[in-house]
Amino acid sequence: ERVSRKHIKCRADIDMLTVPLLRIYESLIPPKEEKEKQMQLLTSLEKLVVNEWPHAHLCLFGSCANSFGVSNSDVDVCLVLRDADIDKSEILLKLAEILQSANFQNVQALTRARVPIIKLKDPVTGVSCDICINNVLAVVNTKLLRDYAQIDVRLPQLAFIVKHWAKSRGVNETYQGTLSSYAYVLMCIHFLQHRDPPILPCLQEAKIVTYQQIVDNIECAYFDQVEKLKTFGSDNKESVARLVWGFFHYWAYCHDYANTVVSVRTKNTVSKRSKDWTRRIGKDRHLICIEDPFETSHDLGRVVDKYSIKVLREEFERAATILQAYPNPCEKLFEPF
Ligand code: 3AT
Ligand code: MG
Repeated sequence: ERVSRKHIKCRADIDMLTVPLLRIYESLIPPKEEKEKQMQLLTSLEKLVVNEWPHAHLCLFGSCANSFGVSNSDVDVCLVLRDADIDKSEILLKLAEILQSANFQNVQALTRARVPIIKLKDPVTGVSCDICINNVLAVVNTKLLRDYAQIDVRLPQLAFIVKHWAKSRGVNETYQGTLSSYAYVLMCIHFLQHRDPPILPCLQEAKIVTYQQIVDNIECAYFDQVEKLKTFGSDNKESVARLVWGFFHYWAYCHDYANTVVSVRTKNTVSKRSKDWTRRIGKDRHLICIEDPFETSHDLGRVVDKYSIKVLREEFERAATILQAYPNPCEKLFEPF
């Protein structure tokens, strides 16, 4: 049945859905005051940190810095310490103590998590925040996403709509086996790189490298002068509505889950076999494969298990069907699960 739907044509009046979808996109964009509150929080955190560790600094990463942040998102902060062999738990516990004395609320040090963090809430701005240590790769992948977002506005439009859908439908919960926001944005970039004509280039395959850093022994290099690529996607005239439909249709009926890996790093199709992601290794089942652009041994789909893959695929099909067949699909598409 899945194969037979692969060649379904998009409804003739699809472009009519662009106006209501863009209205939703615009309603999700954070107001200017929110950025100001985030910077205010960052400044007060930085003062406390530098007081204790004079050579440290703080970086924003994640959706408050990658331009895929909707209104009221948590702020992700990375504490960068020069010293490479530090005990992260010890530092986090010390920092938690400092933050508590400075009257931050709900301060929690999660030292046993895969990425150890402190969670807190700022009583002054009301902003919630996660702080991690020396997660420089996340700072670099944040920049890559932000750079892609500058090239064609249809990327942030599509990604905001997909993230909003995923949150509404309960499929943006990595601890329940569904995908992270970061994974959804990579899926959107990959989808737009493969339109015909393409809407996005592949920045890591450009002939000229203008940004280069070695982080945790991984070479991160790509073309980051994206202001020169503003017209890259202009030969493609597809509307946002057509792309939203196409995205869900692709993940519902066209993606080859058994054999292929989504990789924004390269324009070529990457096979699961070439990465040895064809079978379960430990907890990693590789049922949907999304390669991290820099940490290429990392499959962002590894959280997905045999139950949640079914939930995900049914949700992709539901979204595709609603967009295809409903007279007013927008409300239904984002209906809470
Ligand atoms: P939200 O708006 O918070 O949902 P986000 O982009 O901030 O979206 P997360 O809070 O899940 O997403 O993650 C924060 C950042 O951490 C995003 C990305 O730079 C990095 N990150 C998240 N998951 C991974 C991962 N599995 N591998 C590498 N980097 C990751
Ligand atoms: Mg976040």
